[in-house]
Amino acid sequence: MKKLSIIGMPMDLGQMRRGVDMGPSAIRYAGVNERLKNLFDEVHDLGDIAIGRPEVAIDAESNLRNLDLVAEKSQLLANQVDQVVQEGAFPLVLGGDHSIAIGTLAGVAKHYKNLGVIWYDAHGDLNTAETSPSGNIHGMPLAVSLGIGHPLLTEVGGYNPKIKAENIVIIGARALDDGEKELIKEKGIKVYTMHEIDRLGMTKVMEDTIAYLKEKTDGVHLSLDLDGLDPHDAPGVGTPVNGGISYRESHLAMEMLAESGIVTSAEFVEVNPILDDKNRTASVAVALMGSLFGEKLL
Ligand code: B3U
Ligand code: MN
Ligand code: MN
Repeated sequence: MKKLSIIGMPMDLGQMRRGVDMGPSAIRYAGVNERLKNLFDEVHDLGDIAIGRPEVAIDAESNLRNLDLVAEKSQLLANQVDQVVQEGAFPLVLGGDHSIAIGTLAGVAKHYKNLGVIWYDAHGDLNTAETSPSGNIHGMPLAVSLGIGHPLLTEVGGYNPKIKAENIVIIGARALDDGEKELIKEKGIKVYTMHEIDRLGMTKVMEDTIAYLKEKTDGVHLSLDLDGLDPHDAPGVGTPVNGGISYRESHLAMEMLAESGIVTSAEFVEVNPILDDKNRTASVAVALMGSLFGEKLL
């Protein structure tokens, strides 16, 4: 029995641009439930995690924007995701900015010995308070999940670390900060930048990614930041970076993941309908979900 549980995480506290809290609504409006309902035996939309309208607060000591709030709300998401996995359903989380991955991974990773992670993103999200140019936590969740970062964040879920560096594949990177580049080298994290995608083609990138993760991991989480795509195809994101992955390459990547059967949880993040062009980015997210969950062209 194939079950999907959809969880909305309308949190915009990991960065400065308001509007990404409306991501889950925009993705639902773009028809996520209808699109996926025929691809599973059961689809349950569990609604949104309650975020409320908290006051923005910068932690004086660490300089991290909304540190306490992000930690607190991430724990709520972790609990919900944990429960979904326990029930044997596939958790699909709708963001929210990318800081939500702290909670998603905290809920998922405890169920696997070697959880793999595909980080589909223009950015590395490997900053710490020390290396971050912005103090924005959405630039940190992958580091946090490796156990690197403020203890309030790394301890979400009550265990740490969530994942191992050798089980990560970053795809689409083209805006890495210096500290992130150092961490990638130090930890030996596998990265396909836009250079490799152009040079090898998405087919080879995904074949290699799937083979690499299949060998090492017992489950794979897909964390898809819509800014991994080119801004022409996904304009409604807070930090667009030119020269990104195309709509077609992204569908191919999702179709190959569907064929491989390796993905066990997923999140789609950084959809900001305020910055979007007629909800196009949310629609792209939903279309990619269709491919990820096995929709066929013929
Ligand atoms: N690396 C920069 C910018 C950034 C990270 N993630 C997004 N933007 N979406 C930072 O602020 O850490
Ligand atoms: Mn990101
Ligand atoms: Mn990004």
